[in-house]
Amino acid sequence: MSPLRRSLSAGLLGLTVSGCQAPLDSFAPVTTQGQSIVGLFTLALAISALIFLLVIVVLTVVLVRFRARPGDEEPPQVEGNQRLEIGWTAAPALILAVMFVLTLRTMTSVNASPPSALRVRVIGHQWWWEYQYPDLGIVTANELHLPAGTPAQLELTGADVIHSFWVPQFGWKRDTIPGKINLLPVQIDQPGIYDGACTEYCGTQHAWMRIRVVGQSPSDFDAWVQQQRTPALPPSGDLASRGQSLYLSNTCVNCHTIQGTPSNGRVGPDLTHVGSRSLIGSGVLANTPDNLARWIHNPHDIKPGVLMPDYRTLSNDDVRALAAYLEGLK
Ligand code: HEC
Ligand SMILES: [Cu+2]
Repeated sequence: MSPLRRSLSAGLLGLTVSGCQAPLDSFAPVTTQGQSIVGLFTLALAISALIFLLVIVVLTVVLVRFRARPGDEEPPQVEGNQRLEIGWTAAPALILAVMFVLTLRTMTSVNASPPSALRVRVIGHQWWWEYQYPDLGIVTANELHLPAGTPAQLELTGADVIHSFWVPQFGWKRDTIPGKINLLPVQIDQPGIYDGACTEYCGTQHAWMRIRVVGQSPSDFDAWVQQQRTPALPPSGDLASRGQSLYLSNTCVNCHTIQGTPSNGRVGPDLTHVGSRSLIGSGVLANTPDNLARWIHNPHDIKPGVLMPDYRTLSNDDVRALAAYLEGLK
């Protein structure tokens, strides 16, 4: 991507996810669907540019060649020209008809999803993303893993209010609406990290409802699937063990799930493998033990208005133990 284009898209979108510089360019999509949309857009732009150029050239020639000169007589008055009029009615009609057919074709190919597509349920919550893979038995949050070269069918819905799932490099986006499922077929063509954000205002922390897509080679994706399907690792070491008892005896269990423990709340992100994610709080912080402790102590310092209570009543040691336990959940 050229520097100009990079700064243009970064400036226009105003998006950078902490700790990440993944490009946000909807004109360079990495999905099959996005490429066909950009193809259609480029064609429409080229046709419009040609027409614009034609109009400007004709206008300039007419203005220069037929301008009024001193001593000119009154020009002959013409009224109508059947051939011209048929021409400039038929030509635009033809162009529109061609664009209509091409648009229909693009829409059909973009919306098509083979029955074998990998299904992912994408649920927008205030202010984080839940990803469920119903056929693989995986529930995770904030980082969407997809295998490159494989069709996927995202089934978008909302848990509370309307959100919008937008990853610029997918080349298209759709809203997540409570009580409705919107489909977004995507096939990523190359592995890579692709960032995005919620683009439907959904409350105070709308701006910190970022998306990270991790496009992987099929073998890396299979390895990830195996890892995510295992129940949570038992705590290793005294600090983490103490963290686990603290976790299980606090209100965390009402809102979070950790597979393999009695904690099965569904209000917040699934934490079974939280240690394997690179960001927490939907992109607001890098996932490090220090940041995790800061988050548990008081997430409102970091994401004001967040729908998780603070735990300022816990001692620093307790918070560190909790962070050590969660960080070990790879
Ligand atoms: C009232 C429900 C609730 C309780 C209780 C709660 N949380 Fe949360 N938690 C949430 C919500 C909602 C989020 C997502 C916040 C966001 O990103 O906007 C969250 C996010 C998190 C995250 C970040 C996860 C990620 O992938 O980004 C961690 C870690 C976490 N909570 C740990 C805890 C711990 C530890 C406790 C107990 C000490 C706890 N939570 C108690 C609701 C809760
Ligand atoms: Cu949102």
